[in-house]
Amino acid sequence: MNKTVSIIITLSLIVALGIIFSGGNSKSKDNINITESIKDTEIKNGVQYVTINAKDGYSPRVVNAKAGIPTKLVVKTNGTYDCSASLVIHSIGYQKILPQTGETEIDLGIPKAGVPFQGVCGMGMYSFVINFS
Ligand SMILES: [Cu+2]
Repeated sequence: MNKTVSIIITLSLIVALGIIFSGGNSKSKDNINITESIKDTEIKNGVQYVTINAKDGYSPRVVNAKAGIPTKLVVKTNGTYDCSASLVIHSIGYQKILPQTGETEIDLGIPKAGVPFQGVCGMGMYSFVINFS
């Protein structure tokens, strides 16, 4: 009987340790972000779409896109209650409070090579940049 109890305790300790280690593994999360950043631009019917997620900051923070084609920025919010929902793009005079959840399309025109677009939150603490080449 005592043996069974100690086996159960040992097993539950192993499970608990496993949960702690897998929960604290932030490195794999970074890897996922890198993979996603490859798909941040998409060309559909001659229009380039650049997607940025806004929640507790912007992700990805740097996007490399093609210059010389009509481009739209799609900003996705998903339960965004922080100030990254308050988006400012100075170079095109854009300033808007995004919906807490949704997709906002912003026309960037036809970007020129070497002229990046920078977006910042209303307080200037979060930012992202789209490079065109
Ligand atoms: Cu902010």
